[in-house]
Amino acid sequence: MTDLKKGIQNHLLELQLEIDDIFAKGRDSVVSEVNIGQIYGGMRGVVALACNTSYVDPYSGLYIGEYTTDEFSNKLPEEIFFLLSTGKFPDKKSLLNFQSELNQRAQIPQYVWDVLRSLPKDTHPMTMLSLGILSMENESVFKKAYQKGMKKSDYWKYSLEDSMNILAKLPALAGGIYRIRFGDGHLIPHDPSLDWSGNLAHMLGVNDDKGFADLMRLYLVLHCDHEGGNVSAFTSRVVNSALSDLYYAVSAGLNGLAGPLHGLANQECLRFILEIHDKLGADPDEQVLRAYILDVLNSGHVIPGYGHAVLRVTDPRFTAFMNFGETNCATNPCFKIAKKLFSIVPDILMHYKEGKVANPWPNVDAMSGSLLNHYGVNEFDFYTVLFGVSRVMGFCAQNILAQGLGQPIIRPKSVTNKWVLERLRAKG
Ligand code: CMX
Repeated sequence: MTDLKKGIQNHLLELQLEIDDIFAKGRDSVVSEVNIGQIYGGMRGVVALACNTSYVDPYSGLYIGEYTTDEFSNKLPEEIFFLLSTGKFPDKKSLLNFQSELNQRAQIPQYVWDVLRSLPKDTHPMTMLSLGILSMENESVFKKAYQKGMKKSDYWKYSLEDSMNILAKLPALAGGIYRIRFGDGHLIPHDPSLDWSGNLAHMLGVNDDKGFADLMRLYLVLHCDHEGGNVSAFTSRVVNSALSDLYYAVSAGLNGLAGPLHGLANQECLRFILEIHDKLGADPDEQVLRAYILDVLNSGHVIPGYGHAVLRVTDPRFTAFMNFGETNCATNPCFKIAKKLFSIVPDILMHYKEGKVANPWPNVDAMSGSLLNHYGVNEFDFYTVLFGVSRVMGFCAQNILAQGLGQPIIRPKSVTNKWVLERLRAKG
C-alpha cells in the first residue's frame, strides 16, 4: 500500500472517530436554520455540508487541514494533495513515491487528442479540459470494480486510483490544450525529471524562465480547494455522491468552474487591468483612476477581483500572489496597476451602495492574471484551465474522503411557491 493510501486510511479513521463523537454528543443539535430568503437566495449562509479538506474563515481565509495559506503557500502541489486527502504533509520519501506514481501514469491516450483536435477551432479551453477528462471515463477503475461488485468500504480506494490517473495526466492535458488551441498544435512531451507543476510549465511551452515554473507551482497550490459549498466542488461532490465515477464528477465540477461568477472571473480581472492600461496609461494618476472606477460602478458593472461570498478580508491568496509579484515582476505595468487598484478600490467599495458590498477587499483573481501576463500567458480564455488543473486536487480529495466516510447520495428537498405560501399562511 502506498504511503498516500495509508495516510488516507488513517485520516479516515480519525475523521470517523470525530464523527462518532459528534453524533454521540448531539446528532440532533441544530446548527443552522433556513429562512425563506435563503431558499430563494442560493442557500447562502446555510450550514448544510461537512468538508474536511479545507475551510474558509471569513477573517483569516483558506485553511488546508490545520494550515493557513501563509503556512502552505511555499509547498509543492503534490504535497498539497497529500495534505488535502490525509490532513498531513508527506515526508520526503512519501513525496518522492507519490511523484513517481504520477510520472508513471502521465501518458494520455491518443484518442483524447483525436477528440480535442476534432473540435471547432474556437472551442473554449475549459470545454476541452472537461471533455478531455470525460473522454477518458472508460478508463475508470472505480466503474470496473463497481461492476464487479466491490464492497462499499473499498469505494474510496478505487476513487483514489482514478484520482491518481486523472491528476497525473492534467499537466499534459492542459499543456496540450494550450498548444492545440493557441500554439502550433505540436505537443511537448512529458519530462519525468520534472515535478507536477514543473511539467505543466514545461508542456505549455510558453516560457523557460524559472520564475514561470515558480509561478505555476504557486498557482497550482493556491487554487487547490475552497471548502465544499462553492459551485464547482459542490457540483463534483453531488455527481460523485450518485456513484458516478471521478471522471464524470471532475468533468462536472470543471463545468461549474467555467462560469463567469466562479472560475471564469479570473480572466475578467486582467481584461479590466489591460483596459485601464489602454485608456489611462501604464501609470495612471490616483484621482483619474478613482474617477474611472466610479464610472465603472455607476454604469452598473462590478469591479472584477473584488468581493467574495465568504471572505471579509483581503484574500491571503491575493497577498501570496502580490508578494510573488513584488519579488519577480515589480516593474510589470499590469502588476503595478493591480497594486494601485488594491490601494484605491476597497475604500471606494466600502462606501458604495451605502455599504452594501459585503466584502470590499480583493480576492485571488485580482492579482493572478497580471502575473501570468508578465510571463507571456496572454490568452485569457486559458486562465480558468490553470485554475481547473489545481482545483481537481480538491474535487478528488473531497470525493475520496466522502466515500471513505460512507456519505450517502446528496438530495436536499426543494419546495414550490405554493408550499411556501401555505407555510406562511399556517403561521399566520
Ligand atoms: N463591484 C461592485 N459591486 C459589487 C462587488 C464588486 N466587486 N462585489 C459585490 N458587489 C455588489 C453586488 O453586486 C451586490 O449588489 P446588488 O445587491 O445590487 O446585486 C452587493 O454588492 C452585495 O453583494 P455581496 O453580498 O457583497 O456579494 P455576493 O456574495 O453576492 O457576490 C461576488 C460575491 C464574488 C460574486 C461579487 O463580489 C462579485 O461579483 N465580485 C466581482 C467578480 C469577482 O471577482 N468574482 C470572483 C469570485 C472569486 C471566487 O469565487 O473565488
